[in-house]
Amino acid sequence: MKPEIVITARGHAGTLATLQADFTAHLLYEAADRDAFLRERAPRVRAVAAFGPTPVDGKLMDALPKLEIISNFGVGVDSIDLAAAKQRGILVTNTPEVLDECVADTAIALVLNTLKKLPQSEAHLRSGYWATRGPYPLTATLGGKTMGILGLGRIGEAIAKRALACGMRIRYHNRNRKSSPFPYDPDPVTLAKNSDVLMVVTPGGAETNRLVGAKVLDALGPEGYLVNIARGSVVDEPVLLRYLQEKRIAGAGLDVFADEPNVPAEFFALDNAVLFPHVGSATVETRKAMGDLQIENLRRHFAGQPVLTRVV
Ligand code: 8YV
Repeated sequence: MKPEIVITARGHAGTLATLQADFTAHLLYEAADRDAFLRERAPRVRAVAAFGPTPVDGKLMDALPKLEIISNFGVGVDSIDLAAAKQRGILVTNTPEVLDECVADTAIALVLNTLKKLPQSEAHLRSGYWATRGPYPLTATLGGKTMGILGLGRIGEAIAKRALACGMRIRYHNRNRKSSPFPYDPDPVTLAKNSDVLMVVTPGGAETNRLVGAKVLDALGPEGYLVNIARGSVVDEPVLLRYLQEKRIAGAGLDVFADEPNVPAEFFALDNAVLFPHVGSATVETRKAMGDLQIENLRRHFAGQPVLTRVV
């Protein structure tokens, strides 16, 4: 008998196919009546395979009394109520490390695109303006600028490596100071004050909700750039929009938004922002590695072996 699992959202296609082959999978996202769907299957479901921002909360856990493990596709587990899982003795796993270099590539691409305005200059060419209006205006260089990393974990370290190769200086702030060669700032405002580019790489969730608001953006100032590859919730989005419109910061590079996939249309009109549709880890290779790890955690759990990447 294959173990029965619930899949929360339509995630990575290859991973979904393997999950459906290896387990008896119930697709919650296809249920017309979610409560009835859960009631019918609840007594047999032992695992949840979680994808994307779809919440896995205490209510869902209570609806599945035999639930033993929640295996997340992604390193960020802000959509899962970890305290509720812990309280109920439910294991939670994620997919760290396999995506670090890929997300760091996207992050440094976002820095390059934001400072050098490469998408805007390409649009200038495609519009025919190069010939009619002349060259695209001069932009900004990375070398010699300071990147302040808010959240220096494994992904932050991989971004630092790339930024150093571009001639940038690095400083950071974490809740707890690390043993790191990079200078430490005691709070996000001081980090922003000391940085030309503020790189947001913190986890999402309640503890970092709107950590980057008016005070941090004021400290970053009209010459400073914000880059966010973490979670939209970490930044006060309406305040950021206003600061970009009023040129109170120089620009922003955003891979994440508060209510994905809905991005406020006012962002589209900005010339000083580069916007990516949450593609940090979105390559064929990385998504396969993430799915393999998500599935391996489930396999190990059901084989009575320790999971590889436990969160709680
Ligand atoms: C994915 C991510 O976009 O790992 C994370 O935390 O945000 C990304 O890698 C996401 O998990 C896909 O569902």
